Amino acid sequence: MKAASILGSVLLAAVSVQGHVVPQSRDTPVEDLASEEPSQITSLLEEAKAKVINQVAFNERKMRKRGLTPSCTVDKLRFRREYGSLSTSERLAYVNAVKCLQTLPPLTPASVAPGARSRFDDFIVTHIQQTLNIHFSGNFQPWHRWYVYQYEKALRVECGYNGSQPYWDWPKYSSAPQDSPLFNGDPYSLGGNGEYIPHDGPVIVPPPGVGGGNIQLPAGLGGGYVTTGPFANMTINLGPVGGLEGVPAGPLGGLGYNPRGLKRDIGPAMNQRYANWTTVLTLLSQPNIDAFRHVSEGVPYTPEIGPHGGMHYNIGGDPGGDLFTSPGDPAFWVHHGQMDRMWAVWQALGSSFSTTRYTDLGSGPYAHQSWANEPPSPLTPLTEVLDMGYAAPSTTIANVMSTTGGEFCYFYL
Ligand SMILES: *[C@@H]1O[C@H](CO)[C@@H](O)[C@H](O)[C@H]1NC(C)=O
Ligand SMILES: *[C@@H]1O[C@H](CO)[C@@H](O)[C@H](O)[C@H]1NC(C)=O
Ligand SMILES: *[C@@H]1O[C@H](CO)[C@@H](O)[C@H](O)[C@H]1NC(C)=O
Ligand SMILES: [Cu+2]
Repeated sequence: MKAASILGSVLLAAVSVQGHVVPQSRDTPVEDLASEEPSQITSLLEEAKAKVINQVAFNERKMRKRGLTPSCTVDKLRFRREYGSLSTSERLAYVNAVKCLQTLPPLTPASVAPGARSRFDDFIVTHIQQTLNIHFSGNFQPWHRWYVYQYEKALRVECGYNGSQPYWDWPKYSSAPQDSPLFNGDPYSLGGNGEYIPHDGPVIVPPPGVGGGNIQLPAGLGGGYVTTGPFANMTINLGPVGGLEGVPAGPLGGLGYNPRGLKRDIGPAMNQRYANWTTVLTLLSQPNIDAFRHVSEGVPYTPEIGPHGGMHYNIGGDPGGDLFTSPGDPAFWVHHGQMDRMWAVWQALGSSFSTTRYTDLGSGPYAHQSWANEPPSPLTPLTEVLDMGYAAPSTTIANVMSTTGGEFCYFYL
């Protein structure tokens, strides 16, 4: 892997010495494990951003002509940024806001979830309760978009955070995610990796009632408790629910009180295999939402688990390795920030004047109301309600299809 990146820089150097800059076509393979973003991806991101800004400006002019005031304008547009591109004081402000959310009292009644001890926990409860309806179903992307937005809003409104929700640009640190600004354990990180404990990688066990066999994944470089950085010794109150070997389930289906330390298992193996530059380029090049989701979420209960599952298991540990309780690791929110970024960029890359990518929820196996359409269920309509439980207000899918429509006015740098 090291040899490959050295070869990459040698080739780049040769090109610049000769002074010929050859525009790369989308067919040129990208180097999966480079830390630099390949130029094909940079161009797609620039194209998407330009289109979004144009669209917002166009709508603004149109509405003003009719005497209306647009809720999203180019001036108001906020840009979510990559975690490592934030200044250390910006990272610290984000970390402190998350810690603040972990000290505010929960809105979830103890009769619903006695394990919920903070506003941060409110978000975990609603995810645990709905896990089997909000993954591999038509509302997966809209639900998680609204969810991350409401979390960002809670940080801003309830905890005085004035920045945007940052994201984890998966491939950027794939050769050593444990040393990245996100997980290096310094005061500005989201806490370090778990302590190294020799272990096998996790085995994914399908939830009861869902078919398929067990899947052995590669191990990370942690496995034990997080002991460095801002979330060292952080206490997890809820879960785990299930789906991981060797982690006993918590009481009351994960909603009971089950205090224990945060564990992680971050490492390059999962990151390189499931979320490299080729993965991102492939994802952004998909022609329709069914194909996009197939790349993003993979095929349930096969080793092709896609970058969504791949990076969840790259966080791994407890609660990161438990699909239900995974939002209990602060790293969940930067991973899902990137998930939303991929969707938003892909949406913007659709052909001009076409609204398909902002309205079509697909018709494939993941477009239904049940998990991968098992048992068979109707297609998810745009009118479906996105329920946030006690964490935040609910809305409908139609309201969240564009990051510059409805209550939203954000995009990604
Ligand atoms: C936002 O937060 C940062 C970091 O804490 C601070 O430096 C800055 O002054 C704040 N800006 C506003 C407008 O409050
Ligand atoms: C974490 O807990 C251990 C054991 O109780 C303690 O020795 C250590 O100082 C704690 N670390 C932090 C950063 O609080
Ligand atoms: C990059 O990711 C793709 C899946 O998106 C995978 O097939 C490929 O093997 C990965 N590359 C490396 C070097 O692991
Ligand atoms: Cu989820």
